[in-house]
Amino acid sequence: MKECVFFVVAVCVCQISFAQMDCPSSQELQTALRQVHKLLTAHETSYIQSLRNLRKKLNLLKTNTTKSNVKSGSNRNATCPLPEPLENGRRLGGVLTVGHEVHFLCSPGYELVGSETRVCHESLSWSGPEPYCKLAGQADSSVTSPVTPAPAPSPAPLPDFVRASRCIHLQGSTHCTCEVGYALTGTDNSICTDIDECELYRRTQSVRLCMHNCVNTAGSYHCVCPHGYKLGRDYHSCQDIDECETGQQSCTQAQVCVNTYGGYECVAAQCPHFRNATYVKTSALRCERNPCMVWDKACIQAPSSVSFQYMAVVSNMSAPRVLFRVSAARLLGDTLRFGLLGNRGRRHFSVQRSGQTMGQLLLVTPPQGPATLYAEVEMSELEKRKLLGRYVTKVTLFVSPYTF
Ligand SMILES: *[C@@H]1O[C@H](CO)[C@@H](O)[C@H](O)[C@H]1NC(C)=O
Ligand SMILES: *[C@@H]1O[C@H](CO)[C@@H](O)[C@H](O)[C@H]1NC(C)=O
Ligand SMILES: *[C@@H]1O[C@H](CO)[C@@H](O)[C@H](O)[C@H]1NC(C)=O
Ligand SMILES: *[C@@H]1O[C@H](CO)[C@@H](O)[C@H](O)[C@H]1NC(C)=O
Ligand SMILES: [Ca+2]
Repeated sequence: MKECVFFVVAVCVCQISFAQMDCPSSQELQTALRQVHKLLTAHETSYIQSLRNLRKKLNLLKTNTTKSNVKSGSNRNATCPLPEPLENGRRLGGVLTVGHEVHFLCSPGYELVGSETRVCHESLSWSGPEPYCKLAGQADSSVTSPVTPAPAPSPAPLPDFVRASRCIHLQGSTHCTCEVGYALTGTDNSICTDIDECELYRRTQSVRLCMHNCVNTAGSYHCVCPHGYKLGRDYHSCQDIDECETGQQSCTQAQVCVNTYGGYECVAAQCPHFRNATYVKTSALRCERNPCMVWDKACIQAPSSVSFQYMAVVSNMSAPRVLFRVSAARLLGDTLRFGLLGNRGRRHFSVQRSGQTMGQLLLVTPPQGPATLYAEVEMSELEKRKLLGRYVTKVTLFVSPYTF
C-alpha cells in the first residue's frame, strides 16, 4: 500500500514541475528520486522486519512444541555460526540460536541469489544455500542455468539452454549469430541463450501462445494440454478426447456415456416418483407414465413423460444462447405453456416460447466451470384451461473447468 503512495508522490513531483514550465534541474529531480528511493528502501526494510517477526513467532511456537515433545533442552543455548557478511547487501536478524531465522537483503541494483531466509537447525547449521548479491540484469556467474525450464523433472542443469555463438570476423568487426530459438547474450556476444518463448509471450502479447500451458525447451517450446484433451494439429490448441467414442470410458450397460469437455460422465436416468403415478422407462433417457384411473387426480396431474437431456459446454461460454428446443409432437389441446420447474436453474436458465408449438431453454449467464447445472423444463398442454398433460425435460449441463 505504502509503496503505491510513494510512487504517486514521485510522479506528482515531475508533473507539477512540467506544468509550470519551470524545468527543474536534473539535480533537483535526482534528489527527489533519491528521497523516494530511500523511502522505498525504508519501507522494504520495515516490511521484511515485520515478516521476520512473524516468522520468528511461528518458529518459536514450532520449537516450543517440538521441544516439549522431545524434551531435549540441550541445544537451547547453542548457536549457529555467524553467517558470512553479505557483499553488496546485509543481514537482518541477530539471534543465531536454534530455530531462529536470519534474512538477507541486497543493496539496490543487486539481486539475491540463494536463500533469502535461513533457519538455524538443531544440527547448528543454517538451512538453504548461502546467498550472495549479483548485479541485477546480469547473467548468473555459473553459466549453466540462465533459464530454467518450467517443469524440469531432472535436477541436473541443462547445458543445452546455453550454446556458443558462431562468429565471423570481417575487416576488424565481428558478427555473431545464434541458432533459431536462441539469442545472443553476454557482454562479448560469445554466448547464445535459449529464448523463453513462454515467458516472452506472457509478458508482451495479449494473445496466448498455447491454449493451455507452455513449456519452454532448449531452443524451442511446446504446448501441453490438461488431462482429457489432446494437442491439436496446430500444436497450440487443445481438443477434447471423446472417451465415449474412443472406448476409453468405463460405463456399465445400464448407463449412458456422455462426453464432456475434458472428461466424460456415466449417467443413468431414474424415473421419477409422483404420488399415485407409476412410470416405465421407454428408452435410456425417457420415462412415460402408466395410464391413470379417470378419477385419480393425483395421477393425472403427474407428468405424462419425463425426458433426460445431458449437455456439455465450456466454461464462460458466451450467453444468452439457446441450449435446446421442445415442441409438442401432436397438439391435442388449444394451449401450450412453457416454463421452468422449481428454483434450481433460475440463476442460469430461462424458458421462452419460440413458436406456436415450440419452447426453448436459454442459458442466460456464462457458466463458470467446473460445474454441473440443472434445469427442469415443463411443457403443459391445456384444453379450455383444463390440464391435458405435462411433459418434463430434466436438463443437466456439464461445464468444463476450462474455456475449451
Ligand atoms: C514457549 O514456551 C515457553 C515456556 O516453555 C513460554 O514461556 C513461551 O511463552 C512459549 N512461547 C510461545 C511463542 O508460545
Ligand atoms: C543458557 O545460558 C544461560 C546464561 O547464558 C545459563 O544460565 C543457562 O543455564 C544456559 N542453559 C542451558 C540449557 O545451557
Ligand atoms: C390416490 O390413490 C388412492 C388409492 O389408489 C386414492 O384413494 C386417492 O384418492 C388418490 N389420490 C388422489 C388425489 O386422487
Ligand atoms: C469470460 O468471458 C468474458 C468475455 O468473453 C471475459 O471478459 C472474461 O474475462 C471471461 N472470464 C473468465 C473468468 O474467463
Ligand atoms: Ca471428453
